Amino acid sequence: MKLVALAGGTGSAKLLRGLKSEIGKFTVIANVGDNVWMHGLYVCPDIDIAMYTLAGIADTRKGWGVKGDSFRMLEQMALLRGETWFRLGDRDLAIHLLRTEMLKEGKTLTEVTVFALDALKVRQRILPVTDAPVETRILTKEGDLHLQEFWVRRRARVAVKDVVYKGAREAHPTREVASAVDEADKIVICPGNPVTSIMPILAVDGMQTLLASSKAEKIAVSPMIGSRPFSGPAGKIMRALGQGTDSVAVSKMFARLIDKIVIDESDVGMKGKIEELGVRCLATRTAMNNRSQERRLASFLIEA
Ligand code: FO1
Repeated sequence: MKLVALAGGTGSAKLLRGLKSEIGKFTVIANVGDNVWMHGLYVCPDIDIAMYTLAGIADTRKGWGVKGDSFRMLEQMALLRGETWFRLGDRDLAIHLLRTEMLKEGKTLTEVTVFALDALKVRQRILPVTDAPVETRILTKEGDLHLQEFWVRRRARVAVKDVVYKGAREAHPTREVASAVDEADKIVICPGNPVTSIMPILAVDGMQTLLASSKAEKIAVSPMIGSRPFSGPAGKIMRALGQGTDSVAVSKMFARLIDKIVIDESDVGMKGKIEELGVRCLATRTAMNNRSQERRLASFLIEA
């Protein structure tokens, strides 16, 4: 079975690790909206967390970076009174240096990612949804912030007015993304923050048309349990945008694009409302607190 997973963030990465155990090879289409320039380096958090996770070197406790990393560079940066709010680890730094150098030589983000996956012996493909710049911007009462400034620097403590995906309308999915979607038997929308991890993928011009014309079965996993996400600022942002914060709200966001949605078994009472949207609703345990739960959810999706 040719499986394609739309992914962004920590919840997605856990499911990718489950899928790796259950089917081995698959293709990840990664969010690029949270990519950020930091100290002159291009950092791609959602590509990197997927890559480190599949390479078995992710810091799963923090949910980003390389396990066992040190932060000596940052200590020195603090002495120099440079910016230290975005904590780049010493080992993690290598991919940002290499990526920036290769991009400056004229390589695309897709090519750089293929190169890094090969070096780290990752057998799954990770494709940035686009090679063009897309930035998730959070419009707040205190101005327009990059997602990382909002989430990491300001700790999501600023009132949200709106979210925009800057550059998405001018961007296009890469050729590799188009053929992966076209050839897929199953497309899984991973349990990432719907507004900051999944929508920036779907906002890229042409991406929704590609999905709609693919014959693959499309199935989403809701990241919500009750009216809260597993982690991250999804709830706060969705509330600010006037959306609900439960699996019904997530189903509404994706209804036009998916055949099925998997929700947590404790939310089985929402099934009726979700199926009224024309989406088949399956309930199972969606929390992934250990490897066996990751594998269980992955195998449920493969069978679903
Ligand atoms: N998240 C944090 O909460 N604090 C950090 O200092 C931080 C640094 C960081 C460095 C590299 C990287 O790839 C990710 C990093 N993240 C950090 C995670 C990131 O902010 C988000 O969780 C993702 O963008 C959401 O998918």
